[in-house]
Amino acid sequence: MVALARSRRPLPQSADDSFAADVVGGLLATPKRLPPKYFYDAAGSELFERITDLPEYYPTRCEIRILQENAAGIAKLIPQGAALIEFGSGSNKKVRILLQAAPRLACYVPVDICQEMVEQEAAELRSDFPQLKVLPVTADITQDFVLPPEAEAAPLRVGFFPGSTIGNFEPHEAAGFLRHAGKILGPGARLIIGVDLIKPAEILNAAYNDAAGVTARFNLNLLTRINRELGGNFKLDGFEHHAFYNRERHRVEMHLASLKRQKAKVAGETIEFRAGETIHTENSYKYSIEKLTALARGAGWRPLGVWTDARNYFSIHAFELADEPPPVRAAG
Ligand code: AVJ
Repeated sequence: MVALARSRRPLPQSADDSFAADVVGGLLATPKRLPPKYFYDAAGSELFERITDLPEYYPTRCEIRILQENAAGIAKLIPQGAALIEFGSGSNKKVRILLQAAPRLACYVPVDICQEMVEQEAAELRSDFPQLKVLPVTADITQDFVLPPEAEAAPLRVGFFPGSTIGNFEPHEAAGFLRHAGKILGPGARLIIGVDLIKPAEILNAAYNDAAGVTARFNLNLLTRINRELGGNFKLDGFEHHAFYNRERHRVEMHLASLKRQKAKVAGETIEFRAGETIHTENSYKYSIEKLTALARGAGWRPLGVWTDARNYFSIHAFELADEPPPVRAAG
C-alpha cells in the first residue's frame, strides 16, 4: 500500500511540465488567464505573508480573531487521536490556535504547494509542540495526494481549510474541491473552513489595492517567476496591477494589464498584447453563510456550526461528512 502510494505521488518533473502547459495554454487563450496557485513560489509565499499583515487586508485578522474567541468550541470538533490535515497551509499562525485548544492528536499534516514554506513552518511547530507529530506534504491541493500512513491509521481525519482559499475556485469547482476533500479525509471526516463574506465594495477594493503596493508586487511576481522558470522575457514595467470587486459575480478580480502594445516570449511561444489587454490572474469569490452552507451540503457535508466576527466580514464553518450522498433532484 505504501509502495502504491509512493508511485502515485507526482514527480517534480511533471509538476514543472504542468506549470509550462498551464502558462502557455492560459496566455494563448482569450481572454488571457493564469491560475492563481502559481503565485506561491518562495518569493510569492513571502509576499502573501506580508499581505496578511497589511492594514487594508482584513481577512487574516478577522479569521484569527474568530479562532481565538471560539477556540474551545471549534476544537471540540477535533476528537482525541484524530489527524488534523491543513489544506494550503502557508503560515502556521492559525493552526497554532487550534492545536493549543485541541486534545492530543495522532498527527498534524500541513499540505502546501510551496515546499520551502511548508517545511520551514513545520520545523517551527515541531520546536513549539514537541509532543506533536508534524508530517508536512508538498502537494497541489486541487490534485490527488496521499496522506502519510499515520494520518491514514487515525480513527478520524479533520480537514482545516482556512484563509478563504476556497474563494479562488469557481463556485462549481469549489463544490468539486469539497467533494475531493471528503474523499481524501474519508469516512467520519470533519472539515473546518474559513470563508470571506460579501461586504461593501470599498472595503474589498481597498483590501486588494493596498497603499504600500505589496499586492501589486505579489501579482507581478507571477511574471518574474515565469521569466525565471520558463525562460520568459516579460518586462515588468510594461504591466500594471488591477484589482476590483465584480458585484454581479461576488468576486474580486485581479489582472495584470499591459500598458502598451507589446510581445513577450514564454517557453518558445510568442504572446501578443494589445494596449490595455489584461491577464486575469485571480478570482477571490465572496460568499454568504447560506450560499457556502448550500454549496457544502451539495458536496456531501452536513453543517455542524458557524462562527463569525462582530462585523460579519468572515465566517468559519464546521461540517461533517454525510455518509449518504445527497438525494439527486429529478430534472425538470
Ligand atoms: C489566499 C486566495 C485567500 O483571495 O484574498 C490576497 C489571495 N490575493 N491578495 C485572497 C490574495 C490578493 C487570497 N487567498
